[in-house]
Amino acid sequence: MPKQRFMTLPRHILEGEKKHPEATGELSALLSQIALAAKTISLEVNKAGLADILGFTGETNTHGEQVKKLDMFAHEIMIRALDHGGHFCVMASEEEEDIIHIPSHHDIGKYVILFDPLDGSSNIDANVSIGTIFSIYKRISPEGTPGTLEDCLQPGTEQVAAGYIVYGSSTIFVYTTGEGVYGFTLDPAFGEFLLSHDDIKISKTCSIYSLNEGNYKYWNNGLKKYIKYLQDADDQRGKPYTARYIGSMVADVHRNLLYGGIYIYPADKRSPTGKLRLMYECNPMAFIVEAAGGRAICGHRRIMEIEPESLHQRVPIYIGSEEAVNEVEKYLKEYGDVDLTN
Ligand code: P6P
Repeated sequence: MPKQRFMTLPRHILEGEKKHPEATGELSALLSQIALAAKTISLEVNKAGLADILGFTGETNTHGEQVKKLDMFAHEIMIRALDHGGHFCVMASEEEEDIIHIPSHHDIGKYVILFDPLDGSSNIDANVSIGTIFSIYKRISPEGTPGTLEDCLQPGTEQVAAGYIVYGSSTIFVYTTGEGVYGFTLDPAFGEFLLSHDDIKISKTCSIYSLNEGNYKYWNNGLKKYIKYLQDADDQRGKPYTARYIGSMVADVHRNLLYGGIYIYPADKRSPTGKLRLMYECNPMAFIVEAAGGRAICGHRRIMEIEPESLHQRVPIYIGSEEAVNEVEKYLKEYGDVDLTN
């Protein structure tokens, strides 16, 4: 990896904002608050096996999924880190059915944040990489008033920033404000995120595909034919594609961002609208991958152009290297795709 200048995350964000005279520095401040939350979550994730925070809380979340203690810990850390800085007017989390209001004794800001506090948490006990995903908008309701559901339900094209933190062999904070994608690795020695991946660009072509092939029998014909093509592919690469699926979207998308690849969670007969959430998984990842030169579609439409209908709505997603997304889009159009109905 090329030697990077000693560039910390706060300094990088501030330098990015200097390019925009109208910037108030507020985006820098709120991204730094998210980084602080990420450091706290990283500490707990890295010792989860030691502390009694493994296993289930016995509760289930708004989607009927068993909640692991670390999910709730990450959810609470994100709220505590972000609800008092005066930057946000409203928040939304995968772990909370409704929007999360800013306590009345705190100032109300002009930004909106939606987040998945700990995606891939079913992997926690197996020490597999997991992650936090966030998406940031400007409010559309009147300044100074409590934020609304409408503030949260904006199309992904309106995002002003998005990012994820992947808790793996190291903790990496990746973000974009639409002008480039930047990765920072946490140096635990002194608790700073240092620039380690400057201006990430995803390869236009790739040899990696990521999806749960155990769902093969539920797939539509377009996807079945596409995956068969990848397995038979013997073109200039001289070999088929490689299958890599971690079962943790943040980890799979991060690897594909760096190595090239396509991540797929399709609509299928069992999940007619897919599994991944539009507002705090698909939209932020789409913003990041497109800013890195890739594509993100739901099958027949750009993910970020979908008009949201509800906070936790699911959409199919095909995201990654441009050539691979173009190819799967052709197969879905030609051979059928269950989500073409919507
Ligand atoms: P499956 C984790 O639960 C998640 O939301 C993504 O992070 C991951 O890619 C996917 O679901 C895994 O789902 O059905 O393949 O186990």
